[in-house]
Amino acid sequence: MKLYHGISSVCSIKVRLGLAEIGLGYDEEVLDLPSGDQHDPAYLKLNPDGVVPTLVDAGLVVTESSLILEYLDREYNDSRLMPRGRAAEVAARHWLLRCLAIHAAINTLTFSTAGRDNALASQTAEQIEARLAKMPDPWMRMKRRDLFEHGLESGYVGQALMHLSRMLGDMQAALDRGDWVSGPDFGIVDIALLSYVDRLERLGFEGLWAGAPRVGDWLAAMQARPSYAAEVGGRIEPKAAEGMRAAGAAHWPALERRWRAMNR
Ligand SMILES: N[C@@H](CCC(=O)N[C@@H](CS)C(=O)NCC(=O)O)C(=O)O
Repeated sequence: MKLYHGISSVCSIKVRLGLAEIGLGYDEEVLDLPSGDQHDPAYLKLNPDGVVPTLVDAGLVVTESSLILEYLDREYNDSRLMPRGRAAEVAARHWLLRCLAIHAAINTLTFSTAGRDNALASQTAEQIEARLAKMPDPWMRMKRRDLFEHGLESGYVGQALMHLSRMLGDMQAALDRGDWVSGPDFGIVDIALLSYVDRLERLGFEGLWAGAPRVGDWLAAMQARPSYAAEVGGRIEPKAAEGMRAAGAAHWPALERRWRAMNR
């Protein structure tokens, strides 16, 4: 099987982590997202939204990171990552569906802070516009333009914080009941959520879970797993990681003010 992915893309990390947890080897094609590899016409034939990841397995093209995780677990792992029991399975699938909104929130916080700073520092307004024009999805294009124009003042940021507040609260509640968000056993929901929470930490936004301490414990447990070292820590260049943290952390005071106002 072949995975088309980006090294530090949260959706790609989610799938790489799943592959490592199941113990599956894979061929890869690494796309450089800031350079726009995802808009290459050949890639758009596989993934018309121009996003990563895409898995091609014996001729079958699978997109959407949560769907890819479920596919891998079902096809190659006897669904061992899916919690057992009617209620637990419904809850797990609900988390997988929520990942669409959670990813949108993470994308908002990334591109209203570090991603925006990076684009404004390295590209002219014309270059930024030319890249935006290549985004196939008009909604994603409109949102990205708004984030670049308004940064943390964008209306999308309020929506993102609302989703993250609910996510962190629900994670804390699940972790109060057991060691993993998936339930008593490690599972697909833990894999699905790791990259999003990890990205917030990589941006220096760990203050977001100051009121949900079980989330911090869970993140540390996830980061201690060999899959994390193999597919996340060991693959992201330390210089890129430092750059993201410094760029994000500079926005934390402003973000924290909005967060506190919302959670008062
Ligand atoms: N819901 C999709 C989201 C895919 C997505 O937006 N991926 C991002 C990276 S995490 C991407 O490829 N962005 C490209 C771009 O912004 O141009 C999934 O979970 O697979």
